[in-house]
Parts: sequence; C-alpha cells; structure tokens
Amino acid sequence: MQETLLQKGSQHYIDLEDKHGAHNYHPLPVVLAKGDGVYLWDVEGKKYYDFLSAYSAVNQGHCHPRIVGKMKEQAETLTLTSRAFYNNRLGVYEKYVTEYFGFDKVLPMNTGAEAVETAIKICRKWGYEKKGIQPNDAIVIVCGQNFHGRTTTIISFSSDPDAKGNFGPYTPGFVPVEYNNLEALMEVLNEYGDRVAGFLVEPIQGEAGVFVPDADFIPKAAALCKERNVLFIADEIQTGIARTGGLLAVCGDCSCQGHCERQASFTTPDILILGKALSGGAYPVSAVLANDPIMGVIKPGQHGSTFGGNPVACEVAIEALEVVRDEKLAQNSRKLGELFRSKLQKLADESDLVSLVRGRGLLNAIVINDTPDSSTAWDICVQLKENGLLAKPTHGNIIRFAPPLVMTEEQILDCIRIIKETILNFKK
Ligand code: IF1
Repeated sequence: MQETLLQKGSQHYIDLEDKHGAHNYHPLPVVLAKGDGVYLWDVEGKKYYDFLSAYSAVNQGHCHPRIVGKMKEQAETLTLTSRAFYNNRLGVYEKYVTEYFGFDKVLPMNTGAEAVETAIKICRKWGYEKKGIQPNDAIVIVCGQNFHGRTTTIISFSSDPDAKGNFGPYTPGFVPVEYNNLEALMEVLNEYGDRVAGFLVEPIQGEAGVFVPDADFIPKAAALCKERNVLFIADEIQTGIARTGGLLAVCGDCSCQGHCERQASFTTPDILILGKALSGGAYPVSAVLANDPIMGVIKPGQHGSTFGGNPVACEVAIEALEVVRDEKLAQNSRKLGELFRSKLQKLADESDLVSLVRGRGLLNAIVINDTPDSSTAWDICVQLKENGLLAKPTHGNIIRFAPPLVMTEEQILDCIRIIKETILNFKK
C-alpha cells in the first residue's frame, strides 16, 4: 500500500524501525523526510538546521543539485560493470582523484571501514615485501580512543568497550599509543623496531570528541615514521574534504583548495584514506591513495570489491570534489569555524553548563559540564531539536557540531543564536 509521507506521523516510522530493525543505534526522536543544503525537514514538516551532516558525509549540503544530477545521469546510463571488465568512467575518475590529492594511484572502495581495511592490508603487504618484515610479524601502531570503523579487525584495536566487547577473538598485530604523544610513539617504535609497518592515525579524533592534537603532532609523527621506514597512514574519512578548514586536516593551518605551495604546513601521508564527503553523502564512496612503491604491492586478484569504483561512484565523487573546489568550501569552513568557536567560547565563559569548546574548521564540539554517564548532553540535544537544530552527543557529555560546509555567515549566526538560547535557558 503506497502511503504518502504526510499521512503517517513520526511515531509510525519510529515504531517500524523498533519492530523490524536491529537496535544498533539510539537515534534522537526525529524522523527526517527531506534535505536541501543545510536544512532538513521531518515528516511533520518541521524544518531544522543540520549540525551533524551525517557525521561529515554531507559537507556539500543535502541533495546538492550538481551531485544528484550527475548521479541520476550515470544511473540512467551504466551503474555497475564489476571490475571483471573495464568501463569508461573508472580511469577518468582515477586520474582526477589522484591528481586532486597528489598521489600516483587510488584503490576505490565503498565504505570508510572497507578503505581502512584496505589500507591495513596494503601496509602489511608492503611491510613483508618491501621492508622485509618476517611473515605474520607486522605491527601497525594505532592511537587510543581511535575510531576507524566497525569491522572485526578494526574493532580489534578499538579502546571503546561498546565497539569491541564480545566480538572476539580479535585480530592481532596492532599496538596502541596515547594520541598526541610523540614520546609514546617513539617508545613503541623503539620497542617494536623493524616489525612496525605503519602508524594509523586520525589527524583530529572525531568520535573521541573532536580532539585536536598539538600543531606539531602530525608533522612530527610523520617525520618519525619517515625516519623509521614506517608508513604514515592518515584516516581523513571524517576530517578530510574541507571539513577542518583545509582540503585535508593534514594540511595544518593552510586553507588551500589543493596541494599547498606552502609545503611547510602540509604533511603528505604515505597512505591517505577518504570516505564520507568524497561523495557528498549521495552514495557510498571511499578511496585509498598511495604512490607506486606502496600501491604496487597489490597485484590482480589480491584485493577488490563488487561495487568498488563503480561508474555511479566515479561520477558522483568527481562532481563532489568539483563542488568543494568551485564553492571554496575549505575557505568557508575555516572562516565560519573561527567565527563559531569565538562565539561559543563567549557562551562557555558565561554558562556553567559548557566547560570547553574545541575544534578546527567546521568540526567542533562543546564539552558539557556533567559526567559522561549523565543525560545532560542528550537532553540538551533534544531541546536543540525542539528549537530547530539537529546535533547529537558523542561519548556522553560531548556535543559535536558539524554543519554542512555550504552554510552562510547569516545561517551560522542563526544557529549560534539557537545554541546560545538553548544552553542559557536549559533546565536539568
Ligand atoms: C557509526 C562514529 C563518526 C570515521 C573514521 C572510518 C570510519 C568512520 C574517522 C568508518 C565512520 C561514522 C560511523 C558511524 C558514526 C560515525 C562516527 F561516531 F562512529 F565514530 F563520524 F565519528 N574512519 N564514522 O569517522 O566509515 O565504514 O562508517 O563509512 O558507525 O556509528 P564507515
């Protein structure tokens, strides 16, 4: 029976998910039906500012006409060939995306976790075949409080009991170090010596609560890796594609739209992992980029995916990256991020409820002055929803704020007003 959206209220859809879907999420009680740019509408027609951007997948704004247009055009032409045959879109995309980010090769995948798994496989294989690590002896160093996805191998090196608990036995070969701690990294590199194949790191830890490391952590960690012949693997799935005020978070303090002529602030990873906004949130597209000496370890039949690099993904990703460049989203993210943090800092100074504001570009968070197991951050997000802004707590008492990067100054000032009024009028 074909039901129109308007005939059924929110509770109807919530009940359907509760009855028929796995309970692997605890969503905010809102049922969305339409998105356009920075706005979302629920089934009752209420309008919201989106301040999560599907965890930074919708950097270009909901249903961007150029991206949706390309997706429709390719979907009516050729959606999938598999890699058993060539097609006329993949090579064009591979040339475009490798030149855009400055690497020799790309291995196209679909989800972020798949791309992280792919990067781990490439790193290990490089370790055995190029660095001479003994078979099955490779170590990949990871950071505490990391989030890299939810496959069995990836959660094997998670420090989050919810993400890891009761999913064993776990994949060996990963050693954690404290994030933003160069000493600790040096110690593990010394302890494991030539067994270390790679260091996998988020340039800013998103899920952990938007932890921005010291300015020299990423560049110096990369230099340490270079010195020890260890691959520096940057997971930019959430921080990349202009989210943090540069094309990539490893761009440091530069908001250029591409490779920086000021090489000083640009740390070039050995392996770059992208996802989420690589498609503008229109389609699952992820990618692993590396230069020939590293990507060359992968030979035919050694890795792949049915949908990896499919024609629709290629067309969507090219257009999504064109939009980032044409609409100068890195510059906008940097400019509005600075405005957002300065206004929120003033709020933190006058409210006992907000203890800290942190972030870079338009990936920001506030720390609520209550225990992580309190419901305060959640209750504030429910109130924000009532006031027309959608955000969600991460790790109990931290609220992440990540609007689409197409937001205007007028819109973000309106959002700041909503956040300020909600916080200042909040009653526990
Ligand atoms: C969920 C978190 C964010 C990621 C980084 C890899 C992946 C992600 C840095 C995997 C995915 C998503 C997953 C989603 C919620 C969201 C999330 F809360 F889980 F941690 F953004 F912070 N690397 N992050 O952030 O990419 O396989 O999902 O495409 O699983 O709840 P994916």
